[in-house]
Amino acid sequence: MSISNLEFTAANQALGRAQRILVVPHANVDPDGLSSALSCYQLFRALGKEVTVICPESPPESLSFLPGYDKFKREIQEDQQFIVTVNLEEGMEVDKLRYTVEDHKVNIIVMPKGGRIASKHITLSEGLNMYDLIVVVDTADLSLLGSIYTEHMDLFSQVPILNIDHHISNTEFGQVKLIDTTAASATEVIYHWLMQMPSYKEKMTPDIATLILTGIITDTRSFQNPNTTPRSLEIAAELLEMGARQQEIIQNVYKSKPLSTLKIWGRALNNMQIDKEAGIVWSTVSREDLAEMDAESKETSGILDDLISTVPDAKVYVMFTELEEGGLKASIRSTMEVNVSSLVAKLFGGGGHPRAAGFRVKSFDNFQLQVLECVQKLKEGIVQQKKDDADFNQSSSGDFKTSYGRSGGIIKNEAKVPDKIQEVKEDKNKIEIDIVEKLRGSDSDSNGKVDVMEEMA
Ligand SMILES: [Mn+2]
Repeated sequence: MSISNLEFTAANQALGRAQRILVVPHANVDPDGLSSALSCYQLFRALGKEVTVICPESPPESLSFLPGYDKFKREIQEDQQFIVTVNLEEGMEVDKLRYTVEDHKVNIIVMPKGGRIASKHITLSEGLNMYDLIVVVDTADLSLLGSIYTEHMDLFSQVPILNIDHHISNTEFGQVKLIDTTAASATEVIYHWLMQMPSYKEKMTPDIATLILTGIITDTRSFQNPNTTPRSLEIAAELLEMGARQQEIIQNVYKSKPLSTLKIWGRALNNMQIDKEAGIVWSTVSREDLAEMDAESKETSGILDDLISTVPDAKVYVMFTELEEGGLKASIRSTMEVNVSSLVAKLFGGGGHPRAAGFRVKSFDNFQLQVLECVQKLKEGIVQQKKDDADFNQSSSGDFKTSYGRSGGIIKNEAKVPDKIQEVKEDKNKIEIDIVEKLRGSDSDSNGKVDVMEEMA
Protein backbone atom coordinates (compact mmCIF):
# COMPACT_ATOMS: atom_id res chain seq x y z
CA MET A 1 0.00 0.00 0.00
CA SER A 2 1.44 3.37 -0.92
CA ILE A 3 0.82 6.80 0.51
CA SER A 4 -1.98 9.12 -0.69
CA ASN A 5 -1.64 12.84 -1.33
CA LEU A 6 -3.99 13.42 1.55
CA GLU A 7 -1.64 11.59 3.91
CA PHE A 8 1.36 13.56 2.64
CA THR A 9 -0.57 16.80 3.18
CA ALA A 10 -1.46 15.80 6.73
CA ALA A 11 2.19 15.00 7.46
CA ASN A 12 3.32 18.30 5.90
CA GLN A 13 0.87 20.20 8.07
CA ALA A 14 1.93 18.37 11.22
CA LEU A 15 5.57 19.14 10.49
CA GLY A 16 4.74 22.76 9.59
CA ARG A 17 3.06 23.33 12.96
CA ALA A 18 5.72 21.59 15.02
CA GLN A 19 8.64 23.43 16.56
CA ARG A 20 10.10 20.98 19.09
CA ILE A 21 10.31 17.51 17.60
CA LEU A 22 11.30 14.19 19.13
CA VAL A 23 12.50 11.50 16.69
CA VAL A 24 12.61 7.86 17.87
CA PRO A 25 13.53 4.58 16.15
CA HIS A 26 12.70 1.12 17.53
CA ALA A 27 14.69 -0.58 20.30
CA ASN A 28 17.33 -3.15 19.21
CA VAL A 29 17.89 -0.62 16.54
CA ASP A 30 19.13 -1.53 13.05
CA PRO A 31 20.81 0.59 10.38
CA ASP A 32 17.49 1.48 8.71
CA GLY A 33 16.07 2.70 12.03
CA LEU A 34 19.18 4.78 12.72
CA SER A 35 19.36 6.19 9.19
CA SER A 36 15.65 7.06 9.18
CA ALA A 37 15.97 8.85 12.49
CA LEU A 38 19.06 10.77 11.38
CA SER A 39 17.63 11.75 7.99
CA CYS A 40 14.57 13.17 9.81
CA TYR A 41 16.95 14.94 12.18
CA GLN A 42 18.88 16.53 9.30
CA LEU A 43 15.77 17.54 7.37
CA PHE A 44 13.92 19.00 10.36
CA ARG A 45 17.01 20.93 11.49
CA ALA A 46 17.39 22.35 7.98
CA LEU A 47 13.77 23.49 8.24
CA GLY A 48 14.61 25.40 11.42
CA LYS A 49 13.09 23.03 14.01
CA GLU A 50 14.44 22.05 17.39
CA VAL A 51 15.05 18.30 17.17
CA THR A 52 15.94 15.63 19.70
CA VAL A 53 16.91 12.28 18.18
CA ILE A 54 16.94 9.22 20.40
CA CYS A 55 18.81 5.94 20.14
CA PRO A 56 17.80 3.90 23.20
CA GLU A 57 20.97 1.78 23.25
CA SER A 58 24.51 2.67 22.27
CA PRO A 59 24.50 2.51 18.48
CA PRO A 60 27.04 0.17 16.85
CA GLU A 61 30.36 1.86 16.27
CA SER A 62 30.57 0.50 12.74
CA LEU A 63 27.77 2.95 11.92
CA SER A 64 29.57 5.97 13.33
CA PHE A 65 30.12 7.12 9.73
CA LEU A 66 26.42 8.03 9.54
CA PRO A 67 26.15 11.83 9.32
CA GLY A 68 24.82 13.12 12.65
CA TYR A 69 25.71 9.94 14.58
CA ASP A 70 26.99 12.10 17.47
CA LYS A 71 23.56 13.76 17.83
CA PHE A 72 21.93 10.69 19.34
CA LYS A 73 20.65 11.00 22.89
CA ARG A 74 20.08 7.87 24.96
CA GLU A 75 17.16 9.11 27.05
CA ILE A 76 14.25 11.48 26.71
CA GLN A 77 14.79 14.50 28.94
CA GLU A 78 11.35 15.21 30.31
CA ASP A 79 12.08 18.23 32.42
CA GLN A 80 8.70 18.95 33.87
CA GLN A 81 7.71 22.48 34.74
CA PHE A 82 5.16 22.72 37.49
CA ILE A 83 3.87 26.23 37.96
CA VAL A 84 2.48 27.71 41.16
CA THR A 85 0.75 30.98 40.32
CA VAL A 86 -0.11 33.63 42.89
CA ASN A 87 -2.75 35.95 41.46
CA LEU A 88 -2.03 39.39 42.90
CA GLU A 89 -4.96 41.71 43.57
CA GLU A 90 -5.04 45.33 42.38
CA GLY A 91 -2.31 47.39 43.98
CA MET A 92 -0.61 44.41 45.59
CA GLU A 93 3.14 43.96 45.13
CA VAL A 94 5.63 41.28 46.03
CA ASP A 95 8.02 42.43 48.69
CA LYS A 96 9.96 39.27 49.34
CA LEU A 97 10.02 35.91 47.61
CA ARG A 98 12.06 32.98 48.82
CA TYR A 99 11.96 29.23 48.92
CA THR A 100 13.15 26.58 51.31
CA VAL A 101 13.83 22.93 50.64
CA GLU A 102 13.57 20.56 53.55
CA ASP A 103 12.43 16.97 54.08
CA HIS A 104 11.25 16.47 50.51
CA LYS A 105 9.22 19.66 50.61
CA VAL A 106 9.62 22.88 48.70
CA ASN A 107 8.11 25.87 50.47
CA ILE A 108 7.62 28.92 48.32
CA ILE A 109 7.35 31.91 50.58
CA VAL A 110 5.76 35.05 49.22
CA MET A 111 5.56 38.18 51.37
CA PRO A 112 3.21 40.72 49.82
CA LYS A 113 3.26 44.47 50.21
CA GLY A 114 -0.12 46.16 50.45
CA GLY A 115 -2.59 43.32 50.88
CA ARG A 116 -2.99 39.71 51.90
CA ILE A 117 -2.62 36.54 49.91
CA ALA A 118 -5.15 33.79 50.59
CA SER A 119 -5.31 30.23 49.25
CA LYS A 120 -7.98 31.30 46.77
CA HIS A 121 -5.31 33.39 44.99
CA ILE A 122 -3.20 30.34 44.21
CA THR A 123 -3.54 28.36 41.00
CA LEU A 124 -1.52 25.34 39.95
CA SER A 125 -0.66 24.26 36.43
CA GLU A 126 1.67 22.06 34.45
CA GLY A 127 4.02 23.76 32.04
CA LEU A 128 4.26 23.05 28.33
CA ASN A 129 5.40 19.68 27.05
CA MET A 130 9.00 19.65 25.93
CA TYR A 131 7.85 18.39 22.51
CA ASP A 132 4.98 19.21 20.17
CA LEU A 133 5.49 16.34 17.70
CA ILE A 134 6.90 12.83 18.05
CA VAL A 135 8.14 11.17 14.86
CA VAL A 136 8.43 7.39 15.23
CA VAL A 137 10.41 5.73 12.44
CA ASP A 138 10.78 2.13 11.20
CA THR A 139 8.62 0.84 14.04
CA ALA A 140 5.58 -1.43 13.58
CA ASP A 141 4.13 -0.83 17.02
CA LEU A 142 4.76 1.60 19.87
CA SER A 143 5.64 -1.28 22.20
CA LEU A 144 8.70 -1.96 19.99
CA LEU A 145 10.17 1.32 21.19
CA GLY A 146 10.89 -0.54 24.45
CA SER A 147 11.66 1.40 27.59
CA ILE A 148 11.59 4.76 25.78
CA TYR A 149 7.85 4.16 25.38
CA THR A 150 7.06 2.39 28.64
CA GLU A 151 8.90 5.00 30.69
CA HIS A 152 7.22 7.94 28.91
CA MET A 153 3.70 6.71 28.18
CA ASP A 154 2.19 10.05 29.22
CA LEU A 155 4.30 11.89 26.71
CA PHE A 156 3.31 9.50 23.93
CA SER A 157 -0.37 9.89 24.78
CA GLN A 158 -0.26 13.70 24.98
CA VAL A 159 1.88 14.65 21.99
CA PRO A 160 0.77 14.00 18.38
CA ILE A 161 2.67 11.15 16.72
CA LEU A 162 3.77 10.89 13.10
CA ASN A 163 4.28 7.22 12.24
CA ILE A 164 6.74 6.66 9.36
CA ASP A 165 7.15 3.00 8.47
CA HIS A 166 7.26 0.22 5.89
CA HIS A 167 6.39 -2.87 7.97
CA ILE A 168 3.37 -4.84 6.87
CA SER A 169 2.64 -5.49 10.54
CA ASN A 170 2.33 -1.76 11.36
CA THR A 171 -0.52 -1.24 13.81
CA GLU A 172 -1.25 2.23 12.39
CA PHE A 173 -0.68 4.00 15.69
CA GLY A 174 -0.42 7.77 15.78
CA GLN A 175 -2.45 10.70 14.53
CA VAL A 176 -0.56 11.10 11.25
CA LYS A 177 0.81 8.21 9.20
CA LEU A 178 3.20 7.74 6.33
CA ILE A 179 3.13 3.98 5.91
CA ASP A 180 4.16 2.35 2.66
CA THR A 181 4.36 -1.42 2.97
CA THR A 182 5.80 -1.68 -0.55
CA ALA A 183 8.83 0.41 0.39
CA ALA A 184 12.07 -1.52 0.91
CA SER A 185 13.06 0.58 3.93
CA ALA A 186 11.72 3.29 6.19
CA THR A 187 14.25 5.64 4.60
CA GLU A 188 12.58 4.98 1.25
CA VAL A 189 9.31 6.31 2.73
CA ILE A 190 11.20 9.38 3.94
CA TYR A 191 12.62 9.81 0.42
CA HIS A 192 9.09 9.93 -1.07
CA TRP A 193 8.00 12.39 1.58
CA LEU A 194 11.00 14.61 0.94
CA MET A 195 10.52 14.60 -2.83
CA GLN A 196 6.82 15.56 -2.88
CA MET A 197 7.38 18.94 -1.23
CA PRO A 198 9.63 21.49 -3.00
CA SER A 199 10.66 23.20 0.25
CA TYR A 200 11.86 19.85 1.66
CA LYS A 201 13.43 18.74 -1.61
CA GLU A 202 15.69 21.75 -1.72
CA LYS A 203 17.11 20.72 1.67
CA MET A 204 18.42 17.45 0.22
CA THR A 205 22.17 17.09 0.79
CA PRO A 206 24.73 14.37 0.08
CA ASP A 207 24.52 13.57 3.84
CA ILE A 208 20.76 12.98 3.74
CA ALA A 209 21.14 11.01 0.50
CA THR A 210 23.78 8.83 2.19
CA LEU A 211 21.48 8.18 5.16
CA ILE A 212 18.53 7.25 2.94
CA LEU A 213 20.70 4.95 0.81
CA THR A 214 22.10 3.27 3.96
CA GLY A 215 18.56 2.27 4.98
CA ILE A 216 17.79 0.89 1.52
CA ILE A 217 21.08 -1.02 1.21
CA THR A 218 20.91 -2.59 4.65
CA ASP A 219 17.20 -3.48 4.68
CA THR A 220 17.54 -5.17 1.26
CA ARG A 221 20.92 -6.73 2.20
CA SER A 222 22.50 -4.97 -0.76
CA PHE A 223 19.48 -5.56 -2.99
CA GLN A 224 19.51 -9.32 -2.33
CA ASN A 225 16.24 -9.60 -0.38
CA PRO A 226 12.91 -10.07 -2.16
CA ASN A 227 11.69 -6.68 -0.86
CA THR A 228 13.94 -5.04 -3.48
CA THR A 229 11.62 -3.40 -6.02
CA PRO A 230 12.30 -1.63 -9.33
CA ARG A 231 11.38 1.56 -7.45
CA SER A 232 14.01 1.02 -4.75
CA LEU A 233 16.66 0.48 -7.43
CA GLU A 234 15.55 3.68 -9.18
CA ILE A 235 15.68 5.58 -5.91
CA ALA A 236 19.16 4.23 -5.21
CA ALA A 237 20.26 5.56 -8.61
CA GLU A 238 18.68 8.95 -7.91
CA LEU A 239 20.38 9.09 -4.51
CA LEU A 240 23.77 8.40 -6.07
CA GLU A 241 23.18 11.34 -8.39
CA MET A 242 22.36 13.47 -5.35
CA GLY A 243 25.75 12.64 -3.87
CA ALA A 244 25.04 9.57 -1.71
CA ARG A 245 28.37 7.99 -0.74
CA GLN A 246 27.69 4.36 -1.64
CA GLN A 247 31.27 3.12 -1.19
CA GLU A 248 31.43 4.64 2.28
CA ILE A 249 28.28 2.71 3.21
CA ILE A 250 29.56 -0.60 1.84
CA GLN A 251 32.97 -0.19 3.47
CA ASN A 252 31.49 0.59 6.87
CA VAL A 253 28.58 -1.82 6.86
CA TYR A 254 30.08 -4.87 5.16
CA LYS A 255 33.84 -4.61 5.17
CA SER A 256 34.45 -3.22 8.58
CA LYS A 257 35.77 -6.12 10.65
CA PRO A 258 39.46 -5.63 11.30
CA LEU A 259 41.73 -8.65 11.24
CA SER A 260 42.14 -8.39 15.02
CA THR A 261 38.37 -8.75 15.46
CA LEU A 262 38.17 -11.83 13.25
CA LYS A 263 41.14 -13.36 15.10
CA ILE A 264 39.63 -12.77 18.51
CA TRP A 265 36.33 -14.20 17.27
CA GLY A 266 38.28 -17.29 16.19
CA ARG A 267 39.83 -17.54 19.64
CA ALA A 268 36.39 -17.24 21.25
CA LEU A 269 35.01 -20.02 19.04
CA ASN A 270 37.93 -22.21 20.05
CA ASN A 271 37.34 -21.51 23.75
CA MET A 272 33.66 -22.47 23.64
CA GLN A 273 32.38 -24.87 26.27
CA ILE A 274 29.05 -26.50 26.89
CA ASP A 275 27.32 -27.97 29.90
CA LYS A 276 24.70 -30.08 28.16
CA GLU A 277 22.85 -31.03 31.29
CA ALA A 278 22.37 -27.43 32.43
CA GLY A 279 21.91 -26.15 28.87
CA ILE A 280 24.62 -23.50 29.16
CA VAL A 281 27.05 -22.60 26.39
CA TRP A 282 29.83 -20.16 27.19
CA SER A 283 33.09 -18.85 25.92
CA THR A 284 35.90 -16.74 27.28
CA VAL A 285 38.36 -14.18 26.02
CA SER A 286 41.13 -13.43 28.49
CA ARG A 287 43.51 -10.51 28.59
CA GLU A 288 46.24 -12.79 27.24
CA ASP A 289 43.97 -13.69 24.30
CA LEU A 290 43.42 -10.01 23.59
CA ALA A 291 47.10 -9.22 23.80
CA GLU A 292 48.08 -12.12 21.53
CA MET A 293 45.55 -11.13 18.87
CA ASP A 294 46.27 -7.44 19.29
CA ALA A 295 42.56 -6.90 19.94
CA GLU A 296 40.52 -4.81 22.37
CA SER A 297 37.85 -6.13 24.71
CA LYS A 298 35.09 -4.23 22.90
CA GLU A 299 35.80 -6.30 19.78
CA THR A 300 34.15 -9.29 21.44
CA SER A 301 30.71 -7.73 21.10
CA GLY A 302 28.88 -9.53 18.34
CA ILE A 303 30.49 -12.90 19.11
CA LEU A 304 27.57 -13.87 21.29
CA ASP A 305 24.79 -12.97 18.87
CA ASP A 306 26.53 -13.95 15.66
CA LEU A 307 28.33 -17.12 16.74
CA ILE A 308 27.72 -18.56 20.19
CA SER A 309 23.93 -18.27 20.30
CA THR A 310 23.67 -20.26 17.07
CA VAL A 311 24.42 -23.46 19.03
CA PRO A 312 21.18 -25.46 19.22
CA ASP A 313 19.74 -27.16 22.31
CA ALA A 314 20.93 -24.69 24.93
CA LYS A 315 18.94 -22.35 27.17
CA VAL A 316 21.60 -19.85 28.17
CA TYR A 317 24.56 -18.42 26.25
CA VAL A 318 27.31 -16.43 27.93
CA MET A 319 30.36 -14.56 26.68
CA PHE A 320 32.96 -13.70 29.34
CA THR A 321 35.52 -11.05 28.46
CA GLU A 322 38.36 -10.08 30.75
CA LEU A 323 38.76 -6.32 30.67
CA GLU A 324 41.93 -4.32 30.15
CA GLU A 325 41.22 -2.23 33.23
CA GLY A 326 40.68 -5.33 35.38
CA GLY A 327 37.57 -7.34 36.14
CA LEU A 328 35.35 -9.06 33.63
CA LYS A 329 32.16 -8.38 31.72
CA ALA A 330 29.67 -11.08 30.87
CA SER A 331 26.99 -10.82 28.20
CA ILE A 332 24.20 -13.32 28.41
CA ARG A 333 21.34 -14.46 26.14
CA SER A 334 18.59 -16.96 26.74
CA THR A 335 15.63 -18.76 25.26
CA MET A 336 12.09 -18.22 26.58
CA GLU A 337 12.73 -20.72 29.38
CA VAL A 338 15.03 -18.51 31.41
CA ASN A 339 14.71 -14.86 32.44
CA VAL A 340 18.35 -13.79 32.45
CA SER A 341 17.54 -10.25 33.51
CA SER A 342 16.20 -11.30 36.92
CA LEU A 343 18.80 -14.08 37.12
CA VAL A 344 21.83 -11.79 36.81
CA ALA A 345 20.18 -9.11 38.94
CA LYS A 346 19.84 -11.61 41.76
CA LEU A 347 23.22 -13.32 41.36
CA PHE A 348 25.53 -10.53 40.27
CA GLY A 349 23.66 -7.23 40.53
CA GLY A 350 23.51 -7.05 36.73
CA GLY A 351 20.55 -6.20 34.54
CA GLY A 352 19.05 -5.97 31.08
CA HIS A 353 16.16 -7.64 29.32
CA PRO A 354 14.56 -11.03 29.99
CA ARG A 355 16.39 -12.59 26.99
CA ALA A 356 19.52 -10.39 26.86
CA ALA A 357 21.37 -9.13 29.89
CA GLY A 358 24.82 -8.59 31.32
CA PHE A 359 26.86 -8.25 34.47
CA ARG A 360 30.36 -7.41 35.64
CA VAL A 361 32.70 -8.84 38.23
CA LYS A 362 35.09 -6.16 39.43
CA SER A 363 37.97 -8.16 40.83
CA PHE A 364 39.29 -11.70 41.15
CA ASP A 365 42.59 -13.58 41.34
CA ASN A 366 42.17 -15.86 38.38
CA PHE A 367 39.95 -15.18 35.37
CA GLN A 368 39.34 -18.82 34.38
CA LEU A 369 38.46 -19.84 37.95
CA GLN A 370 36.17 -16.84 38.24
CA VAL A 371 34.39 -17.85 35.04
CA LEU A 372 33.82 -21.37 36.39
CA GLU A 373 32.43 -19.89 39.58
CA CYS A 374 30.06 -17.67 37.59
CA VAL A 375 28.91 -20.62 35.48
CA GLN A 376 28.30 -22.66 38.63
CA LYS A 377 26.25 -19.81 40.14
CA LEU A 378 24.25 -19.47 36.92
CA LYS A 379 23.53 -23.22 36.90
CA GLU A 380 22.22 -23.08 40.44
CA GLY A 381 20.33 -19.87 39.71
CA ILE A 382 18.57 -21.40 36.70
CA VAL A 383 17.48 -24.40 38.75
CA GLN A 384 16.25 -22.10 41.51
CA GLN A 385 14.37 -19.88 39.06
CA LYS A 386 12.63 -22.90 37.57
CA LYS A 387 11.66 -24.04 41.05
CA ASP A 388 10.42 -20.58 42.06
CA ASP A 389 8.38 -20.32 38.87
CA ALA A 390 6.80 -23.73 39.51
CA ASP A 391 5.96 -22.82 43.13
CA PHE A 392 4.66 -19.52 41.96
CA ASN A 393 2.41 -20.98 39.29
CA GLN A 394 0.88 -23.20 41.90
CA SER A 395 0.24 -20.56 44.50
CA SER A 396 -0.79 -17.40 42.70
CA SER A 397 -3.31 -15.85 40.37
CA GLY A 398 -2.65 -14.86 36.78
CA ASP A 399 -2.58 -11.14 37.55
CA PHE A 400 0.28 -11.34 39.97
CA LYS A 401 2.24 -13.45 37.53
CA THR A 402 2.23 -10.60 35.07
CA SER A 403 3.92 -8.28 37.50
CA TYR A 404 6.43 -10.98 38.38
CA GLY A 405 7.21 -11.38 34.70
CA ARG A 406 8.13 -7.72 34.56
CA SER A 407 10.46 -8.00 37.54
CA GLY A 408 13.47 -6.85 35.53
CA GLY A 409 11.78 -3.54 34.81
CA ILE A 410 10.65 -3.01 38.35
CA ILE A 411 14.10 -3.60 39.79
CA LYS A 412 15.45 -1.03 37.37
CA ASN A 413 12.87 1.56 38.35
CA GLU A 414 13.53 1.18 42.01
CA ALA A 415 17.22 1.66 41.56
CA LYS A 416 16.68 4.84 39.60
CA VAL A 417 16.35 7.84 41.87
CA PRO A 418 15.31 10.89 39.87
CA ASP A 419 18.44 13.00 39.41
CA LYS A 420 16.77 16.27 40.29
CA ILE A 421 15.53 15.13 43.68
CA GLN A 422 18.84 13.55 44.52
CA GLU A 423 20.60 16.78 43.69
CA VAL A 424 18.35 18.78 45.97
CA LYS A 425 18.77 16.29 48.77
CA GLU A 426 22.52 16.24 48.60
CA ASP A 427 23.49 19.80 47.95
CA LYS A 428 20.60 22.01 48.81
CA ASN A 429 19.25 20.57 51.99
CA LYS A 430 17.78 23.27 54.18
CA ILE A 431 18.62 26.09 51.89
CA GLU A 432 16.93 29.38 52.45
CA ILE A 433 17.33 32.02 49.84
CA ASP A 434 15.61 35.31 49.34
CA ILE A 435 14.94 35.28 45.66
CA VAL A 436 13.76 38.88 45.31
CA GLU A 437 16.87 40.12 47.05
CA LYS A 438 19.09 37.92 44.95
CA LEU A 439 17.49 39.00 41.72
CA ARG A 440 17.24 42.68 42.51
CA GLY A 441 19.41 44.47 40.01
CA SER A 442 20.05 41.38 37.90
CA ASP A 443 18.80 41.46 34.33
CA SER A 444 15.48 39.85 33.84
CA ASP A 445 14.26 39.55 30.29
CA SER A 446 11.58 41.83 28.90
CA ASN A 447 8.76 39.60 30.20
CA GLY A 448 10.14 39.75 33.71
CA LYS A 449 10.82 35.99 33.39
CA VAL A 450 13.80 34.76 35.33
CA ASP A 451 14.91 31.20 35.87
CA VAL A 452 15.54 31.28 39.57
CA MET A 453 17.57 28.07 39.70
CA GLU A 454 19.74 29.30 36.88
CA GLU A 455 20.35 32.63 38.61
CA MET A 456 21.29 30.87 41.84
CA ALA A 457 23.70 28.46 40.21
MN1 LIG B 1 13.33 -1.05 8.21
